[in-house]
Amino acid sequence: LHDGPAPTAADSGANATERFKADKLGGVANTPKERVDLLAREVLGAVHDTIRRHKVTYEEYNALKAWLISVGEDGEWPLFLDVWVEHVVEEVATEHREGNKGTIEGPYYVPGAPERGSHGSVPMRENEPGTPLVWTGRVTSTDGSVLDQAKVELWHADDEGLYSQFAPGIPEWNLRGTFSVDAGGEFEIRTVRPAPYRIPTDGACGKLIAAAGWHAWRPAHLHVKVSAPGHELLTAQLYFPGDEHNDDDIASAVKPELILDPKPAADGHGETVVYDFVLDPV
Ligand code: MBD
Ligand code: FE
Repeated sequence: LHDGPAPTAADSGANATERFKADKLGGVANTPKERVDLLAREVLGAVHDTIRRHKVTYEEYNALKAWLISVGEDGEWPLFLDVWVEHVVEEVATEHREGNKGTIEGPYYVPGAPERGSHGSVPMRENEPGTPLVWTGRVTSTDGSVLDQAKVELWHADDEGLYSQFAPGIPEWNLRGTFSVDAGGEFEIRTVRPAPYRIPTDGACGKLIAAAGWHAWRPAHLHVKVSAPGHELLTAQLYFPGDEHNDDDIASAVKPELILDPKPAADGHGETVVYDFVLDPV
């Protein structure tokens, strides 16, 4: 399917950087001086401690400087931060919740995906590769009431682990859709199973991974944002049982509550899965 240009870290990074600027910067208020002072001093102090404890050399310091410069040049700050930092921000932000577990958003969400009703297919190519997946579910509040105004936004990689709008040659909204729910709070979404995602090896994040001897994989996952009036927005990812990286996701974003239990479809074609959401009132 991809006979156009090969995906590169720099293209994907530039797209993720533009996406971040367009969607998130408007909502960033000035952080109070006391808070900046506290946090910046503490982070820098941790860096200083590491340098002293391990007697970091000028060679290592300059290697770090060169690497940090390349993170920006490759547009990989969104990728770096979402892979190695966001999971703790998410943990702190959602620890009060009684409803569904969430996890990190990652760098590849795009708002405004095509609306597909409560029972429909995500936009996909003719002969989209991958195992067909029919996912049914229901959205309720923590008190058990049905949330019939809920929306489920779904986005995920294709069968080659590539995301539309971040890798070249894929239709704009491929495998990205916005679903509503019916009067019973229920939805049915048709898509295909995504492939595991590998961090680009040709950019700064890939160089860190190689230099440290880590692996570059995230397990296969479906991204969702589930919203309803008067409720906290749930950002989550759903995983597949048996994926070899469920236990060592490079982005540390897997939680046991987020692993699906798909079954072979009754018609012998693909899989079906049931997964419901419970949202916390604001
Ligand atoms: C992804 O697809 C992703 O979900 C995260 C969190 C980081 C990098 C790529
Ligand atoms: Fe992802």
